[in-house]
Amino acid sequence: MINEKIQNVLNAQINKEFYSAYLYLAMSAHFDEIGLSGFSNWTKIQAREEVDHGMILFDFIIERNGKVELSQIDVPETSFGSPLEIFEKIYEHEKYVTSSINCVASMSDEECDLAARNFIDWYIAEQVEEERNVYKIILKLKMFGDDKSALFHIDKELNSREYNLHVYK
Ligand code: OFO
Repeated sequence: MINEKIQNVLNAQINKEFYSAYLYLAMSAHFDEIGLSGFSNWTKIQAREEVDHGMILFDFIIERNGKVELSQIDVPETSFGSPLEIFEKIYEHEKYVTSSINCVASMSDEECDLAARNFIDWYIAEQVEEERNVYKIILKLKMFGDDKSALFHIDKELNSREYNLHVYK
């Protein structure tokens, strides 16, 4: 069984994960519109991973005999700046998600819900990886982003990202 406090914070996290998927999809559409299909691919795959993150939370609440409560997903922005500005925005967004996940972890500790605490470790590790991946792209864009042929190569590299179903391990 799951207590109401933990249930509420996990339901709120589902909403944040689905909002993240919306935000990445909006970015993907934008990149496609401006002809950066590799950037579009990368953000679209990220959106699919965010849906997986939401679904893992969804399944966990049910597994704990809790109640899934879905709430309205905010509309993401639709006008964007340069690829570097977009990736800086992504980095800020992921740092916000990390702090939200950390709050779930500390609340699980406070409530002595060790199952939730153990579960959320997967997200903590995932956030380290996500922040690192985004940061590496920012570094490349800062170094080469003004050069059109370098941007072309970064786009090509991001086009090679493949989707792998994210499952809780
Ligand atoms: Fe981008 O992160 Fe989900 O959790």
